[in-house]
Amino acid sequence: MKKIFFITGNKGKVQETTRKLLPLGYTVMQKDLGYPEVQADTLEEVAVWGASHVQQRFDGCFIIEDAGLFIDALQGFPGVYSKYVFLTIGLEGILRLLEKVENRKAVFKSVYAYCEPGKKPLIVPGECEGTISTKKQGNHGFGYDPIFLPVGAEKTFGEMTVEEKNLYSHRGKALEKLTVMLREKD
Ligand code: ITT
Repeated sequence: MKKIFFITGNKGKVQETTRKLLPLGYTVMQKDLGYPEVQADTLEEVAVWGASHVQQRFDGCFIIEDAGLFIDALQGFPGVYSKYVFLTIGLEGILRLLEKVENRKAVFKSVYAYCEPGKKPLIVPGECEGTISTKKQGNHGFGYDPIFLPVGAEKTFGEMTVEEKNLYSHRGKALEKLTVMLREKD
C-alpha cells in the first residue's frame, strides 16, 4: 500500500477520495494541517496557492482539493465562497434566494492538486451538472448535498451512498482522471 496524505478538514471528502483510491493501492490519510484559502476568482487558483503553501511546510506526497457550487440564476454564486455561504445563510438561505426562480441549474466543481516533494503540483478538475431542489432531501454527505440533484439521477447527493455519489459527482470525475494519472505514473 502506498500512502497519500489528504490535507483537509473535511471528513466527507476523505471518505469519497478513499473509495476511489483504495482499489489503486493507495491509503488516504487525512491530515488537518490547515492552509489559508486565498481570495481568488477560480478554484484552480485557490488549489495552486494552497498546494504551494503546504509544500513549504510538509515534505510528503499529498493532495488538497477545493470545491464549490455555482448556481446559474445567481451568476455563479456561491462559487468560491461556498464554504462561507454554507456556514452563514446555509441551505435554507440558498433555497430562499431561489424561491420562485425557474432556472434551477447549477454545477458543482472540484479541483485537486496532487503534489510530490520538489515537483510542480498536478492540477485535476472535475465537474457535475445538476439542479437545485426545492427542498432538502436526504441527510447523507455534507454541505449542499441535500439540495443538489445531479443530471441523470432521481435523487439528491444527500440521498446517495458514497459510492453512488462518486459515480456522478465533481469529485468522482476529478478522481477518475487522477487515478489514470497515478496508474500511468506507477
Ligand atoms: P477543506 O479543508 O478541504 O478546504 P472545506 O469543507 O473547507 O474543506 P472547500 O473549501 O473545498 O472545503 O468547499 C467549500 C464548501 O463547498 C464546503 O464547505 C461545502 O459546503 C461545499 N461543498 C464542496 N464539495 C461539496 C460536495 O461534494 N457536496 C456538498 N457540498 C460541497
